[in-house]
Amino acid sequence: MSGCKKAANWKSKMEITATYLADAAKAPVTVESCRFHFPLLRRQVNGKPLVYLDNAATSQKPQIVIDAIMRYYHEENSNIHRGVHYLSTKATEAYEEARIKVQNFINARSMQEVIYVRGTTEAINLVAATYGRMHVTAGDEVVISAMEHHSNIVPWQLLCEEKNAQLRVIPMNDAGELLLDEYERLLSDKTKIVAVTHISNALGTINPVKQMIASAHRRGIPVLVDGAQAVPHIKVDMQDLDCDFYAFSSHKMFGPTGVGVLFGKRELLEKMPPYQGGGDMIKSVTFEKTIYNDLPYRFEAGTPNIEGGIGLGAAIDYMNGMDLNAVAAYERELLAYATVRLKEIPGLTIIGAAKEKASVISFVLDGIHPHDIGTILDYEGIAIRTGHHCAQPVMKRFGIPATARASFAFYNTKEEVDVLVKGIYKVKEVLG
Ligand code: C6P
Repeated sequence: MSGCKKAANWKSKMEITATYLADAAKAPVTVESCRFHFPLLRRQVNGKPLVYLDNAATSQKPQIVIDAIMRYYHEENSNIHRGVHYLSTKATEAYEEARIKVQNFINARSMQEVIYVRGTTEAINLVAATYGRMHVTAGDEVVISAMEHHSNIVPWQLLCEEKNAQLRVIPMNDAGELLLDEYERLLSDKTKIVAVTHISNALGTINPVKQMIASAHRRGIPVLVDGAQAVPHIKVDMQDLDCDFYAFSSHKMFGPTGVGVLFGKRELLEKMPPYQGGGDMIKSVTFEKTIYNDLPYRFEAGTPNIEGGIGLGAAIDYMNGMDLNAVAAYERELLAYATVRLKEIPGLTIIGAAKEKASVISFVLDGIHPHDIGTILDYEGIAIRTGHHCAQPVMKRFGIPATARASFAFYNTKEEVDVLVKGIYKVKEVLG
């Protein structure tokens, strides 16, 4: 009985999706209408309405994404690129259609440049282990920045250790902005690749990556951009940026976890050795020799995260239903409002004051550990992240062990900022 009830419930959710698509086609999207599409935002936590401000860690998922995954398992589940039977063909079509959606969304030249991976972390490891191993030798240098996530530090460190190469770091100022003159000075004949984040997860800084890519290219140096925090907030265009590699995760852009994308320029990918060996990445195998598959499958060994790819496609459909410039403008407004309100709180210091900033606010409170801030806010139903945010060098640069971080998406509201502010006063009252 309960199974039947669930199926009926699912059908009604499918109807919600259809309504969403119809609405999206004709009506301007408002914050309220967006919130309606995210079922989890309607729940309570600790007896209070949830205020979800941990979007930089992972975003919530709209019903259209949940439905796409459920539909796949209800109607199409099968392995892809392998079977000639109906289900396999359907699943393959859905997975490959999603790849085309990604290609169009990021304006890549071809679908061969869109490689499915587990997420940003795997994308960067793939490039370090293939392009990096091929091009970096003893005495060479890899340039990264002082505000990188560990995912864009450790793979390059591993490579430099293996090759006896040097990791060079672009410094930043007290506002959390990269020192571009220093960057220019770091680039040399020894530099074999630059790897830099588009938006810092710990500070919110939006880096001028287009300009940085052009500088590197003037010296013939390729650039990898970590786009994990950028894709959910700003329109990214591979041809306009002219980056060589771009990495991002589906789960931060309203899609499912366990899937992400490595964009790579075709001419570079074609010359790179495979990352992993196994099924699907080959054309033919004998004990003497393996002929590798064409792009992008050459880098996609084994059965992939099929429902993840399909769910990512649905997330892109959702984002395509919005005006991304309007979303970015709304998030800027939310950031400005939250910054003013938080600065009014005595003893609160915001870490990261770049002129170009995404909707991420890291802060510390005098005499109160960030973990305690997070715990007390949780009692109030407010979800933020506390800790080093997998960016320990950023914490070291600012001389702090950790921060509390509120990160906003387009479905957050000024009223939620007010609840956060009230919550922080409560923290001060209890622990101050
Ligand atoms: N940052 C955060 O709370 P994965 O885990 O592979 O999806 O993404 C890694 C990653 C890489 N680069 C940046 C800039 C990131 O922000 C992240 C993930 C999350 O800030 C989890 S640590």
